[in-house]
Amino acid sequence: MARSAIINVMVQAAMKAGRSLARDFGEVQNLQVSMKGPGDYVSAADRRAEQIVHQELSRARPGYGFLMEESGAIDGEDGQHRFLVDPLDGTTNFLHGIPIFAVSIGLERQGQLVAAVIFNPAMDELYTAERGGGAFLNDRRLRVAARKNLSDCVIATGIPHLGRGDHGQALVELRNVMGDVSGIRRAGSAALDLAWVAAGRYDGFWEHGLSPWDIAAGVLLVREAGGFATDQKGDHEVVDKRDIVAGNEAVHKALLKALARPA
Ligand code: 2AM
Ligand code: CA
Repeated sequence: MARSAIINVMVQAAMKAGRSLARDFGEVQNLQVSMKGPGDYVSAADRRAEQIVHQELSRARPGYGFLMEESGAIDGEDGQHRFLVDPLDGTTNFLHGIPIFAVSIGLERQGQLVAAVIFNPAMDELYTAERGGGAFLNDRRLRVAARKNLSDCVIATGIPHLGRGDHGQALVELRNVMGDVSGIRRAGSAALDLAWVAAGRYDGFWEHGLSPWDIAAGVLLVREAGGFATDQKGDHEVVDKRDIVAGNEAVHKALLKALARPA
C-alpha cells in the first residue's frame, strides 16, 4: 500500500511516540503493585509522547498549527493546516495496565479533516485514513460493518464516572440502547472506539463530553470506511461538538433515534 507523504509523516510521529508509550507501559505494569500507584509516572509518559509528536510533526511541517491535549493550541504561520493531537488516549487504561490506548493524530486543512493516524502500540495496530483515499488497519482496507438491525449489533459507548458527565442522562441512554442491541462495550479510548467502528468490530459508538483531539482522527477513519459520524443532533460538523454518534448509515440513524427517546 502506497502512503502519501503527509500520512508517512504522521505515521512516523505516532509510531515514535507509541514506542515511547510502550516502554513506559511496561514500567507502569511493574508499578501496579505499589500503593502510591503510577499516576505521576503516567503524566510524564503522556507529556513525553506529546513532545515527540510535536517535535516530529513541526520538523516535517514547520508552518502547521496544533491543537494538543496537554499543550493546547499553537497557531501556525501557514494558517491553513492544523494537527489535532492526543498523545495518549485511554489514559485510565494505561494507568491500570490495560493495553487499550493509542496515539491519535488528525489533520485539518481549512477546517476540513483530511488525514488521520491512530496507533495502538500494545496491539501493534496502526490505523490510517486520508480524505478520499479510504481507511486502513496496517495494510488492510477497512469497511464499517454491514449489519442493519440494532438487534444484531455490538455498540460501544463511554460511561461517565466520578466527577465527569451527566450520570442521569447516561443511565437513560443506556436503558434506551441496551434493550435494542446484542451487546454494549466500554473500552475507554474514544479514538480506538471509532477506529474499531471503522474496522467493523463495533457496529456503532456514542459518547458525550469528548474533546476535538479525542475524535478528530477517528471521525475521518469512520467516514473513509463508509460510515457516518455526527453529533447527537446529526450534525456532520462534529469535531468541536463534544458528542459523537457513529456507525454505518442504518445503525447511525437507529442510534440517533434510540438516544433521543425520552426516559
Ligand atoms: P483520555 O484517555 O485522553 O483522557 C473515555 O471515556 C474517553 O473519554 C477517552 O477517550 C478519554 O480520553 C476521553 N476523555 C475526555 N475528557 C476526559 C476526562 N475529563 N476524563 C476522562 N476521560 C476523558
Ligand atoms: Ca483523549
